[in-house]
Amino acid sequence: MAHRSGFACILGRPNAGKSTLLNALVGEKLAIVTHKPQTTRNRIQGFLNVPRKGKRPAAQVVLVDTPGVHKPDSALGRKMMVEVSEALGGCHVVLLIVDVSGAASQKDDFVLELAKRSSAPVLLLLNKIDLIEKGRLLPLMDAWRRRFDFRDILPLSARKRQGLEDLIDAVVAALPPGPSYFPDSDLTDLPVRFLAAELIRERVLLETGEEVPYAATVKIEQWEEGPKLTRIAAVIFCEREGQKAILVGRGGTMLKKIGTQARLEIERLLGTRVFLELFVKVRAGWRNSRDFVEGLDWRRQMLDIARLAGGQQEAREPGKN
Ligand SMILES: Nc1nc2c(ncn2[C@@H]2O[C@H](COP(=O)(O)OP(=O)(O)OP(=O)(O)O)[C@@H](O)[C@H]2O)c(=O)[nH]1
Ligand SMILES: [Mg+2]
Repeated sequence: MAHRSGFACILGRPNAGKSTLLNALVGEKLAIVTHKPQTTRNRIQGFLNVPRKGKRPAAQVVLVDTPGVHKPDSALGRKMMVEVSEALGGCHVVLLIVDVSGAASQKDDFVLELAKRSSAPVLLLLNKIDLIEKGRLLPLMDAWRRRFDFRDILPLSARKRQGLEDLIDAVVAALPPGPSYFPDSDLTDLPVRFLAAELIRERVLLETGEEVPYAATVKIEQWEEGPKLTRIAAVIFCEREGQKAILVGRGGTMLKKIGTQARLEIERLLGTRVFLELFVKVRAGWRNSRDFVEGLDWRRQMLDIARLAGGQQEAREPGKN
């Protein structure tokens, strides 16, 4: 049986459980998860190497988690939707994920329309079945079946890891034959710097309320990796002095709490001790600055770092001055 490979785009409304599903399938926390909508802001790739089993060939599935589909009202929101369309454009199968615990909404229609426009087959995933009565499932599946010719409809619980084996079988069946895109030993192409920034942002999302989570972003400013200790300095940007006051907290207590918890998670990720320094800065209206938002993209940041390193090397090489 020929090996299969391809890209599977996880598409859905905010909070549907896309990132939970990515993490559950890959078996590692690659994407941050919170109960707040619009947690994910970039597309995140996780690699699932599937062994051959019975009639199922071996395969590499490149899962692509995407930001929740919403009507953007800022440069950040527009960038998030570009991430969605780029992921959709290059995929071999669409995993349209719907939260069945909530009421049906017109917003589901909007996401369904996006999925329909893709030329790839669409698998419909009915997620969070742990939250509904069993009797509701069949009528729900029937109602969805009438709306579109889905390749398959699969009930699951990403959080409880139910229904994942059937999902993997269906995804592999939808992929074309081909070799792996990435080395078998890798789980993601995300740089650890980005993962660390996200773990800090996750703590901000969980510890603060109202508009602060949405107005906050995290940038790594310094990263020095040693065998036993990694020194990291990061800035949490927000949009107003009032938000900064909340993020710092009385006597710095909030920032300390965010820092301590994020540090523990980053230490687990890196397997070294971490010295984490956090700063809070106000950048008024950053969500509406295209330049600033583009600068948050890790692909762009990695290019900048490579360029900088190249520049320094040139400067050090004798005879080139
Ligand atoms: N009960 C239950 N909760 C779930 C399930 N899957 C996800 N959740 C919860 O739903 C919330 C949102 O999960 P995420 O994985 O962050 O959702 P998302 O689709 O990535 O959201 P955005 O990144 O904001 O678009 C979290 O509180 C999850 O724990 C599930 O199968 N059952
Ligand atoms: Mg997410």
